Amino acid sequence: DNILLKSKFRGCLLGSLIGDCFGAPFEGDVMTGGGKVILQKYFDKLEGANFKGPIKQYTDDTAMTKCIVKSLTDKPAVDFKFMARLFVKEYFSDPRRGYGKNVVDVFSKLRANKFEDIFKPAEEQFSGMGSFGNGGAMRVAPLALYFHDNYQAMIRAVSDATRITHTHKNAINGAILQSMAVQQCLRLDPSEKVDTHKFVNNLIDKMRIIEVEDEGLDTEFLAPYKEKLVDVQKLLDSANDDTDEIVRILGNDIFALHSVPTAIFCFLRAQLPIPRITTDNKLRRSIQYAISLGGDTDTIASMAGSMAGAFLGDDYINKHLLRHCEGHKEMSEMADNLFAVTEDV
Ligand code: 8NA
Ligand code: MG
Ligand code: MG
Ligand code: MG
Repeated sequence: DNILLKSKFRGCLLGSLIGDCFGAPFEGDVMTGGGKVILQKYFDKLEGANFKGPIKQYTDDTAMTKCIVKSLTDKPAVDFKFMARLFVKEYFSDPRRGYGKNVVDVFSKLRANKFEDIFKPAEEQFSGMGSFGNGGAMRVAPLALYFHDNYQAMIRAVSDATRITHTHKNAINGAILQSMAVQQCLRLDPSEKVDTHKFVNNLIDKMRIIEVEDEGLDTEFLAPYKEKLVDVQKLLDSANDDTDEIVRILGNDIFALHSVPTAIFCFLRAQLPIPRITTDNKLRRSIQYAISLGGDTDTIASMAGSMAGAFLGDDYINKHLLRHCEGHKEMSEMADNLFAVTEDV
């Protein structure tokens, strides 16, 4: 019903914000056993009613996610040129958010070319190969929400929203996979257990179409996301909790291929208790677990958080924890605004 869906919109965008804000201080870290103890204490403190720590700042992940929400609420017909303008305007008014270097070059070119061809600057990057970073995937949750009822329209919109900065197939397909995962989470009942096997199988079936059939390939050999999802399934089945092994198999870096499947794994693994993570809250567990893998912690935690929030809704978010995130009130309002325009789609 509508009340649940509205709460899932908020949960998704707030989960994404929390993952970014709390993950950012650990970006690039290699997590040891000691690091995981520190992480547990960090979250316990932030959940305390009287803890007055400094506000955690969000990074590029949230800045760009907010641009996509704003582009949808201001121009619900989805105007990608407007979206590109919002990205560029946001970057130049607030550049110190940890953007990747390639993306900054794209913003400068877009501005210099007066947004004449919004896909050309990104196409030219890396000698024409395009970026395969996770910067497309990290911002697409609002499109999964907006197109929650229209799978094909979501795929097209996610692809175009990504191509403004990232044109490598792995960046685009990673963003598509992230949006599929969020959309599946919206359809889950928060009072029921997630069938993680079915969740992954659904993603495998969908990625097979995107990676193999849409490409006209007669082989699944060049289906890297499908392969990663099979790895996710195996790791979930084996109940393997060895961080080094998980990172070796799935990755935890700034490439979309080495972070989107990892975020999906974190969300699904967090449906059950995890050693050294003491909490009953599955949203916190998803985010804390993602950070505990190290590497691109803000982005992986943000993507996992958007899934957990889309599954559970905002009632499951610890309000003390949320208070420590920069801009949480605005993000909550933006979720409601997005929900309001979505009803008319
Ligand atoms: P991006 O498009 O600049 O890609 C990130 C980086 O990946 C690039 O700077 C390159 O080093 C590398 N890369 C991407 N495509 C190619 C290619 N075709 N050939 C060679 N190298 C390539 O940035 P983005 O928007 O994808 O952002 C990715 C991440 O950067 C996000 O997680 C974001 O938070 C940010 N970030 C990450 C770190 C970190 O150390 N993990 C630090 C600061 C910022
Ligand atoms: Mg970031
Ligand atoms: Mg298709
Ligand atoms: Mg990052």
